[in-house]
Amino acid sequence: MSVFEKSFTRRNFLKATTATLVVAGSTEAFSFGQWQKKAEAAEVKIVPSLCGSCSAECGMWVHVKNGRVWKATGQKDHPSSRGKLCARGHAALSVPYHKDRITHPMKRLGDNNYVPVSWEEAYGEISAKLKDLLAKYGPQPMAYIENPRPTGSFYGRRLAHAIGFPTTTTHHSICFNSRTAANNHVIGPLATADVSNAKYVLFLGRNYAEGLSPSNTAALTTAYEKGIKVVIVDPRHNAACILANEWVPIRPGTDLGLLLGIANVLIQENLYDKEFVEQYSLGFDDFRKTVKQYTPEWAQTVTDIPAAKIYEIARDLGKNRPTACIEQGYKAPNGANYINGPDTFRMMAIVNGLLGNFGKKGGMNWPSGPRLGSLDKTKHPDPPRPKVKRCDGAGIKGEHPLAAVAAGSIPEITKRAMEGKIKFVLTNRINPVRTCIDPGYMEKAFHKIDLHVHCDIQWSETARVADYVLPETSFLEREDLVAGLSGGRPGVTMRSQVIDAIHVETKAFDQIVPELAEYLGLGKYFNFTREDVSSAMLKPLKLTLEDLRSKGTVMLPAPAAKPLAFATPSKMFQFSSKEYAEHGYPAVPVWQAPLAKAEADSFVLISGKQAIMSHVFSANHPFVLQIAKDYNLERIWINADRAKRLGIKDGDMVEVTSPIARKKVRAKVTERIHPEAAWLPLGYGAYSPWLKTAGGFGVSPNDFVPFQIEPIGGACLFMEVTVKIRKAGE
Ligand SMILES: Nc1nc2c(c(=O)[nH]1)N[C@H]1C(S)=C(S)[C@@H](COP(=O)(O)OP(=O)(O)OC[C@H]3O[C@@H](n4cnc5c(=O)[nH]c(N)nc54)[C@H](O)[C@@H]3O)O[C@H]1N2
Ligand SMILES: Nc1nc2c(c(=O)[nH]1)N[C@H]1C(S)=C(S)[C@@H](COP(=O)(O)OP(=O)(O)OC[C@H]3O[C@@H](n4cnc5c(=O)[nH]c(N)nc54)[C@H](O)[C@@H]3O)O[C@H]1N2
Ligand code: SF4
Ligand SMILES: [Mo]
Repeated sequence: MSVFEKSFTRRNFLKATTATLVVAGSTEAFSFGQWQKKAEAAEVKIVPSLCGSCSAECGMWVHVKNGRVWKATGQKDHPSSRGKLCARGHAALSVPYHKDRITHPMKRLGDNNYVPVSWEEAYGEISAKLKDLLAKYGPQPMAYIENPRPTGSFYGRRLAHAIGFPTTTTHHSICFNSRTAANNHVIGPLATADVSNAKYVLFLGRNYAEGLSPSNTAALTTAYEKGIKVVIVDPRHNAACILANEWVPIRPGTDLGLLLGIANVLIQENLYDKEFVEQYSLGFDDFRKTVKQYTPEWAQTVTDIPAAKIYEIARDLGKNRPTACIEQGYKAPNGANYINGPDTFRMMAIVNGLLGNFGKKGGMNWPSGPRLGSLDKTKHPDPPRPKVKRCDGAGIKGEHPLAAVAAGSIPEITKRAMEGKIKFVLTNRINPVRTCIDPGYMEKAFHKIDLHVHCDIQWSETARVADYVLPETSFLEREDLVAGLSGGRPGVTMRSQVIDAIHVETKAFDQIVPELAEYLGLGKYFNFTREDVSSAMLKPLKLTLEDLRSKGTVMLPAPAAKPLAFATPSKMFQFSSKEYAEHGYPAVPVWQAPLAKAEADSFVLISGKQAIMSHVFSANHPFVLQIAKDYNLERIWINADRAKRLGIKDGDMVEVTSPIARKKVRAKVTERIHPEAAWLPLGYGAYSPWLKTAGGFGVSPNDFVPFQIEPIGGACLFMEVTVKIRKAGE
């Protein structure tokens, strides 16, 4: 038994004994029936909060009875929930009470061996080590890595700058970084598809029924009910296909070919918006010349989609413009999956441009956010802007010059850690060891960081490799900073504290950071409270913190329509990019094949979301995990014909082998997947020994993918791997 387990067993025992004594010592003795009646009749307190299970952060009303979270309902005004919560949101209500919570600051002694320490010890030791590292190496080789939420980003980035390093990164680099790197050079900030007002929508690797928020699913349902034509291109018949007119299977990683073929038809057949091209764009002639070679007949050879279908899609888009659009999605196939992700996205934006749908109802629109205030800088000066270079190469010439600087690159930090070049990392609310590719590589690299501090609520795989683990209060046990809401209408919302902290030694991040800063001699940058920041944010909106504490979400009037403008380097819509050319990439998008190619005996391994799981976080939540177990949701999808040839039947245990792993999992044999692809859900395969609920169920796609980085966006290449599958021996 490790020191960790010993100390915990003893603590839990003490806690349990105290609780028993309190009940036994109560003067109020009554029967079970009376107790039940009293419990049922207890007053219900309803508190506005935000779901903590995924980045949609839906507004929820949490019902508290007898001091315990009882249930939750979706806030109607909040644009992500629109009155509903998904299964993951309901399941996350068990988080505060979960037995796998981290309850004390922990210090690593060795593999799977941690001891609880006091906050003073943790702060004292972390700050002493950090000061040593700063004296030896300066602040350059240091990074803050987060799954960004308002409080974490505000306090984490401020701490980074106060220490003196600029590298703050987010999970966007393992989500949609390649898309951003492309976007900035075609249209500027991301625009979103107005699905429920279009006449024709093409979904490319986007799944509103599983990679979901309630509002996305509602938009697709509305489109379905209104008879809007929705075509879904995906190697897999994903769950959203039941709300679509058509599923078009595609060979993994080849959407770029499809888009080049579509653009070819739109231009050859004069179906594009000439006025838009003339008035708003540059580089069209170069693009037109380049795209001439990419006929639908050519595209068929790379995508495995019949040329006739490509003509049909292009003509349908052209005929319905500008109320036709491509819903581009997050990552598959353009964000962080395939080597050609950036140009796949440039082409999605370009086809939308050819349709002239930017700024139009039923087309692509930019969300508008609220104008929030900030702290008075004369009283609360910002830390100076760090002067050293970033340590992940984002935005740096010769490294990843076009990568989105705000998101940075977690894979690049990992690679440099492997080379012994990263000295300090603070990870918060993110589990890159499990959610990035090649966990063996990730672990080894993270162990090479001289000081790795991790903040979490449960024993994730990343917590398990950190030198110090700092336990946060869960989302229902704390108030967070005001959050701005962007969309058709701007708004503001806030997570209020619903219940008292269950574990007295846990602290909110906005308490942890200022306390650590004090030990580092940087307390002057945190001479305010969280309430001060929230109030300052709300001031221009003439709202108070109390308003938001009672209402949860406040929506603001839609801003007046603005003239169409593109925030690109040239301020024009860019068919061609000077910046791409300057850094050695093709100025206009050209075909680039994916790295992974299925052969007669192999499959490209693709992956994605399931409706009841948030990444790898919710697999540890008992209600949804039980559903996954009951319905065997951990299975690997294999095409029926290929399975037959391999002698694999539905439900068989199969062995999946990639260049880095060999693992067993059950097979789902189905017509619903392209023969060259195999699909695994992200979510299972937890292997931290202290994620006791999720542990031992399923495998993760990331176990099979060797560590590789997409050069333009600095993203992981999640789907550039082939695997062999055979029936497992008994
Ligand atoms: N239930 C649930 N919802 C979530 C999340 C979650 O974890 N769980 N996470 C949230 C987050 S962070 C995100 S980014 C979104 C993601 O939302 P989505 O991007 O919609 O979801 P994914 O499942 O990652 O990918 C969508 C589809 O891409 C397909 N795909 C794979 N390769 C290709 C390809 O080469 N071409 C095409 N056309 N398709 C391909 C996959 O089969 C999959 O069905 O979901 C958000 N909502
Ligand atoms: N193969 C494959 N890999 C993928 C994907 C895929 O489709 N396929 N999807 C990718 C995508 S789109 C994304 S966005 C990333 C997501 O990658 P991550 O952001 O790493 O995923 P999560 O599971 O959301 O991790 C959240 C972490 O925060 C912790 N946490 C939860 N609540 C709190 C809290 O209140 N405070 C603190 N401090 N910690 C908390 C959880 O315990 C968990 O460790 O994964 C990517 N990885
Ligand atoms: S989509 Fe579901 S998990 Fe995500 S915030 Fe909303 S309710 Fe929570
Ligand atoms: Mo994501």
